[in-house]
Amino acid sequence: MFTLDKARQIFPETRTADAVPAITARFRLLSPEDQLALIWFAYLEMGQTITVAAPGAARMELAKPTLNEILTMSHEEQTKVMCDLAAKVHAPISTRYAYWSVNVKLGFWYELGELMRKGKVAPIPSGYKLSANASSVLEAIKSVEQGQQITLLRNFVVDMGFDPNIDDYNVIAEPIIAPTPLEQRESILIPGVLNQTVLSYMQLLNANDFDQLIDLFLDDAALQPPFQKPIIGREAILRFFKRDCQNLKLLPRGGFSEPAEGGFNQIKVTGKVETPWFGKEVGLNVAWRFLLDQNNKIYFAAIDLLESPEEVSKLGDK
Ligand code: 45D
Repeated sequence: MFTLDKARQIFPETRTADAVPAITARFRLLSPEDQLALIWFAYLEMGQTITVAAPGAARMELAKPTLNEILTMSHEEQTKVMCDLAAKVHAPISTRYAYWSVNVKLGFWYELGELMRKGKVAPIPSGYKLSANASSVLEAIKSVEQGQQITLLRNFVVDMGFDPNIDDYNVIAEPIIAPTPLEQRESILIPGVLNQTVLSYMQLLNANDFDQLIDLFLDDAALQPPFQKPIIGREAILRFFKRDCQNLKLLPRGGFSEPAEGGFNQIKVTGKVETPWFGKEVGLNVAWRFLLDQNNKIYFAAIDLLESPEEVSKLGDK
């Protein structure tokens, strides 16, 4: 029978974007000042080709009091707040920050970036010179494809703040929007995949219909997002969907299915995912690896960021 560890190893030929964890590890070794400046330069560079969609009001509501507090500070104090976040030191704003969901954190930094541009929040000094290591990490970021670049930035932002092992229940997130009405949902066709559970998964996630989506999973199922440990159990998975997965657009391109032991089935799908932050401007190349039981319920699903767009079309020869 399948254990979680064994399930994680299905479709071992899947080539994931190893550059992301490799660059993240090098980034973590940099000083907080270098980290902030590097992100600033990377963000400016990216801004030449893609634009971040301004976050909605609901999301900004949660970060607003903190942003207002930062606006009242001197430039020196503002720089300290940002360095404390990067250094994960135990300070009031660093602690508050750690309780925010990914999207609230990204919205907070989006707004700080705007304020830095306008000079209302201490900018990175124009003559700031990155250390040799930081320059080389910046070059590495520039050399990977856009989907990997935004994944890196997202990871850097998620990593910041003072994190005293926060209980998942206490995370502060924006409100949940209503699912897309049935008649407005787009149907999904995946060449090579007829399995109704997989098709429904894509459709329900695209429709933000998380309460229906979770019914496709077994009680002890696990969901593994890119570069993360699996999230285990229906309850935790549902919380994750509602908190972090609103308004994603899954665009599967193809897939195939194989019988696995014990009457299970393993199905691999590849395609693109668009995030609400960048819309159509950035399609992340991903693979979904599903393991379904005899009743077509999901026991395990992994989402991997792929090494290159070529990996999306590599299905025929497996
Ligand atoms: O430090 O099937 C400044 C799951 C200054 C669910 C700055 C999924 C310095 C199941 C520049 C201002 C979710 C797993 C900082 C599928 C400084 C499922 C600001 C996958 C920080 C498919 C920086 C979904 C800023 C996926 C503002 C793969 C940076 C989703 C902003 C991927 C960066 C989403 C942003 C990604 C990054 C989103 C907005 C990668 C967003 C990335």
